[in-house]
Amino acid sequence: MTITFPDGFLWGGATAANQIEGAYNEDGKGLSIRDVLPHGLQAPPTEGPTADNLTLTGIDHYHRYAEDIALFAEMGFTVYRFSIAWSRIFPHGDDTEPNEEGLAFYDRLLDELEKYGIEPLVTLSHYETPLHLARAYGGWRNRKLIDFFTRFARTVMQRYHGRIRYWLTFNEVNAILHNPFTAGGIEAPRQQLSETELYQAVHHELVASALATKIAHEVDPANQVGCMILAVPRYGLTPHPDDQRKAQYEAQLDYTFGDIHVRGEYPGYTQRYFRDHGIDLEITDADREALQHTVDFVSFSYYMSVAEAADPAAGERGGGNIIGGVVNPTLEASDWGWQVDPVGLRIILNDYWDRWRKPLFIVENGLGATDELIDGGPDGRTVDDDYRIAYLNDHLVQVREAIADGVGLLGYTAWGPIDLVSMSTVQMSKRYGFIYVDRNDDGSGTLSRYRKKSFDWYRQVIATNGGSLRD
Ligand code: BGP
Repeated sequence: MTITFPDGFLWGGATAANQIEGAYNEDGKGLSIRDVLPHGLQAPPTEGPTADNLTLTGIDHYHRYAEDIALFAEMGFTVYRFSIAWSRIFPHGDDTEPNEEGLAFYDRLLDELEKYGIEPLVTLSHYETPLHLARAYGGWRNRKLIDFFTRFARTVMQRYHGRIRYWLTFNEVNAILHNPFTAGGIEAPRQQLSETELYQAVHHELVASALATKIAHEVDPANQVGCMILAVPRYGLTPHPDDQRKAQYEAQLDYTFGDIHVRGEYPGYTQRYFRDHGIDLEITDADREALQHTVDFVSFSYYMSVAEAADPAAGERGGGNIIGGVVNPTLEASDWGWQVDPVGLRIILNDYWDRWRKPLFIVENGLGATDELIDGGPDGRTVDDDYRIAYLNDHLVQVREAIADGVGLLGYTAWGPIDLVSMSTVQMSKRYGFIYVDRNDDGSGTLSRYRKKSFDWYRQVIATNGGSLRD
């Protein structure tokens, strides 16, 4: 018997408010950390918003959401992952009352999703901490952010009660170890932070995540809450046990996050890491109690894998999705240097499933590539993105194999179903979409939408529940 995608498998796409909405200061929205990062991870934040920051306009989804969701519906989406911009609801983050206009926007967006029967999957914090919390409080280093975040979580969970069932707390929660400003609102270079400061911020996020999970279950027992992990399989560069152990050691730095979200306590290897590095955290009894509120499912992003070597001089270090590593000589890389590894997705799925025995959800996967707009297609202009189709096909074949291996998987949301502003480089030219958006890196363009070749390809994958995938 051939095992394939289960009935009811959720198919769709994923975005983040700061990468698509634009309207950065409309209807009472406050600034978020992304509004002062015109060059992404490459350069330090600016004082205030600058005209060269593509994030400020995004792809104008704030005004075009109905058109965009209609296109998602045409592809057959049954789920859509988006984030609620925290600074739209609480402009400064520490406000006591929410901004009604911000709440109303997501009501309108949910109306559109309901029209097409698309299940919302909502990220509460997707690299868009209110700027005021970063600048006046020091970001997640400050314990007060737990209260501000849980107020935000409770507000939106109550407001959208019965309309949103699937919630994610922090996007790529482990990324704070690598990029403290983007992931933790901590405006200091990683090298200037002590390990204790960094892990105290991690701890605050973990407690906040657990409390948001508790609130979600109190507001509606039908709510399902997931953590969200940046998944990067790590291979030893050679079969030498020291390289294998180095790969395991690096992997454990990330496993910590899933282990705490699923098991409700710090694992032994993390406690040892704290001892070895002189890390002394403030962890209260109330914190330990809070961590007991564990997640219902585990979600993750997957783009690439890396290799690790015990000898720091071995191999060349490569770039990647926040987490870098040693270049794996057996793999090819994307134009942005991310090593493409479909089998790594099967490995991660099996690994996470065996480790946590919680339903999994792939909430990001895709290829950032340069596209060329040509004549043709249903809209007069299109992109022949066979490279994107190949990338997604090969990854989904491995997902199917993992399901046959027995992995419990709820769904798959491709990253950036519509071209959006890239997170790491703040470019439009790094495109992920099934839908092309006419906007260039210099900000020019009409913002018109065009279906790419992959649009129809993904529509067929969904319509056949994966049956049209090619081995
Ligand atoms: C993930 C982020 C996303 C997204 C993606 C692709 O780490 O969660 O926000 O942007 O990476 O990265 P980029 O946009 O830099 O290509």
